[in-house]
Amino acid sequence: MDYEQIEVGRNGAVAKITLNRPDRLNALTQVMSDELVDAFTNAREDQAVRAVLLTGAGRGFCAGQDLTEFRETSEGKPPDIEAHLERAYHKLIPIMVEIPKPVVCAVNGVAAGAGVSLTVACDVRIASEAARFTQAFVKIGLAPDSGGTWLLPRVVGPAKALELSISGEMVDAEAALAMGLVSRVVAADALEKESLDYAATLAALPTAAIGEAKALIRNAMSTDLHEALRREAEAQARMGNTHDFMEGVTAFAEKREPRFEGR
Ligand code: T3D
Repeated sequence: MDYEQIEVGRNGAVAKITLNRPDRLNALTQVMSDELVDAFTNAREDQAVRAVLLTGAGRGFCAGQDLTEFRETSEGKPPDIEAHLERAYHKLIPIMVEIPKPVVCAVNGVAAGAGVSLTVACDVRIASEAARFTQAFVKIGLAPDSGGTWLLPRVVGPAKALELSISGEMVDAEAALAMGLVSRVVAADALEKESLDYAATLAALPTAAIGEAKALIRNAMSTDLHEALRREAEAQARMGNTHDFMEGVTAFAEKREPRFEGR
């Protein structure tokens, strides 16, 4: 499928989605948001896709909401931000978070505002040395949106999320690593290979079990221990019926590497 503002490719079982407005640092428009929803929906439905890699073209990852689009559509009146958020981010962020497959973010450059939200909507972030992060909302008189208040505290903890959100401070890759915002920092010219290799490693694992782990940990943040235990048991009942569980225990008994099929 051809898109205007993103590119989608396949490397084996990895769907690679690239934000593609490099001259605007991949700032998000309604078109880009709709295209991302479509690409993540396709990745979710396609059984042959077992991991997703998200990155940006050019020197930026994503500069957040395209502020020119914002102004142009307001026609002199204050923009209807609530309606815009519902149309764009309230569709995009849940599909990214809830896709039952691993999502790796290769943060190639600056991530600002909703761009940070995109990174934390992914499961694992690998940053290039050139990556930078800013909760830019406050710099233009906005509170965080696009899931930033829900996702960022889950990644870096509430105190750090608040500090970043009220200051808009620009955080470089090493500081992002120190606070757990990214898992790894690699040289800029190694980012593409390292992130693709990592996504391919995840794609070779039991996909259904990864999907269950994602949902369990996400939901455990808002349930008590007993409910979490119950949900774990339900998930394990489902996993016990999968090909990959049988393959995993058989391979262990036969002292060989398992060949998981994602089912
Ligand atoms: O209704 C709703 O949807 C509300 C939702 C809001 C969610 C949000 O994301 S709010 C936050 C929006 N984002 C920002 O406020 C960030 C704005 N950009 C910046 O502060 C800086 O560009 C960066 C810190 C991200 C990067 O700085 P730098 O010096 O590396 O690059 P630059 O020169 O500022 O930007 C390069 C070009 O990209 C430049 O265009 P030009 O001058 O070369 O023609 C710049 O205008 C453009 N650009 C950068 N960010 C945006 C953008 N164009 C449109 N929208 C942007 N967000």
